[in-house]
Amino acid sequence: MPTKDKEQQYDAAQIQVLEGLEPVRRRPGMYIGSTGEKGLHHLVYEIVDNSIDEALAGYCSHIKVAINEDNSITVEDDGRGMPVDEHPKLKKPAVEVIHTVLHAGGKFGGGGYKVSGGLHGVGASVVNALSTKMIVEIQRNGHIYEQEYSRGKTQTKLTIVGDAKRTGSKTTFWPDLEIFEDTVYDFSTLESRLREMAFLNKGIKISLEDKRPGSKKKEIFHYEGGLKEFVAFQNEAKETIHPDIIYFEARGKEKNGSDDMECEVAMQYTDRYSELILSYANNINTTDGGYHLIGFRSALTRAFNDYARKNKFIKDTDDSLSGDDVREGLTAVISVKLTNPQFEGQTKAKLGNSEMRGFVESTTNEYLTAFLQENPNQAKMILNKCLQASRAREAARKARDITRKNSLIDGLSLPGKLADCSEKDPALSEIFLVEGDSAGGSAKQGRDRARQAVLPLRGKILNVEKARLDRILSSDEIKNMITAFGCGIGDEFNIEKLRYHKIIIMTDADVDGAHIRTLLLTFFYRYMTPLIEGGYVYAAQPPLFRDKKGKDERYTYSDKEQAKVLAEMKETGGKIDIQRYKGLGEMSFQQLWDTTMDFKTRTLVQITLEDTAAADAIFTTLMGDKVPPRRKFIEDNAKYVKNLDI
Ligand code: 28G
Repeated sequence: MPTKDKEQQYDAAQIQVLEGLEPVRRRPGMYIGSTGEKGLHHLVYEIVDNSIDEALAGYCSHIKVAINEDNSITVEDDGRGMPVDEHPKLKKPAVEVIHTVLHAGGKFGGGGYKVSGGLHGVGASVVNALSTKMIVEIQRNGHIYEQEYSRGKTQTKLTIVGDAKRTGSKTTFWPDLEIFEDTVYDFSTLESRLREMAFLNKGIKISLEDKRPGSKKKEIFHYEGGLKEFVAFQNEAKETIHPDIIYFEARGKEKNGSDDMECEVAMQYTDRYSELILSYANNINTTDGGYHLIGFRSALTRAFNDYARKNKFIKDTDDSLSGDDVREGLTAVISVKLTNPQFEGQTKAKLGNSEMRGFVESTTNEYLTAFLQENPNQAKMILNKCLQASRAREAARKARDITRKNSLIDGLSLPGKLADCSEKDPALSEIFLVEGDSAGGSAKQGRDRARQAVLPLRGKILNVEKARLDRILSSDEIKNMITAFGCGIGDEFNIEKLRYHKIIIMTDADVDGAHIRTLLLTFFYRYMTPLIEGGYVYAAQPPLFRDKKGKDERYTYSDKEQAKVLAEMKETGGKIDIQRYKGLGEMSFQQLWDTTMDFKTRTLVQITLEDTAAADAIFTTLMGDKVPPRRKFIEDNAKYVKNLDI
């Protein structure tokens, strides 16, 4: 962790010189992940991270981010201002080195600090390399300094342009259209990351302003309660089962005595059946977990079991509560900070520092035990929920055993309603989940029997957000899907057994259809997560209209497209026959094939969900009980909903 005395150790010589910025322009993906929307927004996080570091060092309290009228970005902080002293070897101001040399900043040279950090942590020079223009303004030593760069190269000398009354840094950059597919920023994408940053770094005020005409708005994120407020935010649309958010933080030293570590945890139980545990290391969302999460989970199981036995919630002869039992309905955020984080795995989203396990485990165990002792009423509320979960799990195990036995008796028997395909290679096979028996019938007739299977679903499927596994397993529609897919459910889910690499949801283009699609996605997300993560789930796009004029017959898939086609057809005169499809059932099998199922002409929307916190919010709010948050959510998050195609 940064300490103020480290500041003295810093001088320009500490900045290590590695290489120029050509490699960044040649292979941008290596540095920012992608050149799509994600990479574009990543540029902002890289710059903001530098301000956050300055704040964590104790010198900055307010960070301002603005999307300017022309989609350029300005980030400003009230820190010490980037150093302007001359680099002894390069004979250039430190700020220039920071912006024109890759890996500058002392990150790899030792001695310097880097606590915050984007996924790739390569900073301002990478942003410069990928921008047509970048202007840096520093207030320091009573002066205002300014320097301009372009595509990684220096454009102007560092110049004093005025007097300064305060200190701080300000950067404006224009992302390069030669590099990025698109350079239009999305307010809500920046909003959720910056809000998350404010939760993770309590006390820092982060503002976000959209200055573009037509979309002017401003948000301020400032949370003195840190993770406690993060958990309250996540639970806003849920019923909680005890009043207080359990919260603690601790510092520790590693074995070598020099490196500090920090751990901050907040948690609260809800009446839900799913768990939401978000883990972070140095502000990076460790979606694949790691040692901090392992430590937290073991402490949770141990502390609850110890308390439950001591206070006779479970008898000496009873089984202990399982990890799943003590996590059911739990919303928790765990954030650790350490000097040398090791990020492992393919996506670098797993914390590999094993010393974090014991540290988080003992901290959690200590504080949780104390909380339970001091709050017997809340302890009772939570333990009752865990015990219910345990009993339900036992019932689910029995239900699953029966399903398993049945399938053993009639040898992997597929559901009677499924019209399977003849292809055996999952990579070449797909399954259509079709709303209603009549559309199911057309789909069965119209399909390519070799590669397309059809499973009709009757009416609304169960809302899994409001049911436990034992009840879910008793639903016929769900049982049919489980057997058809072939890969089990929940903990036992095995993606390698998946029988179709495309699972295509085909529902009517109306409100009911959208609802059924949401119910299916909720089920997949909660119980077959790898299906969504692996991008195996798609939504079919049935047409909304058919326009016919003589031999000219066209299908349209949106109101906008419909207007366009109609305008075109009207130009040449004559009678146009317009048919509006209210449901799949109104189409003949031939039409269904032509418009929605034919490999050559159809469009499929792939369902992807990258952000666990956002996804949880989507399903909680859309499928939960509270109406006002649902309405507000849909208003606020029109974009996520659009992406999800709910
Ligand atoms: C406006 C855009 C984003 C920043 C600072 C302040 C210092 C600094 C930044 O030093 C070198 C290398 C590692 C510590 C440090 C100022 C010490 C004394 C700074 C920013 C030194 C860079 N005086 N503020 N960099 N590090 N804000 N905002 O980038 O060891 S970057």
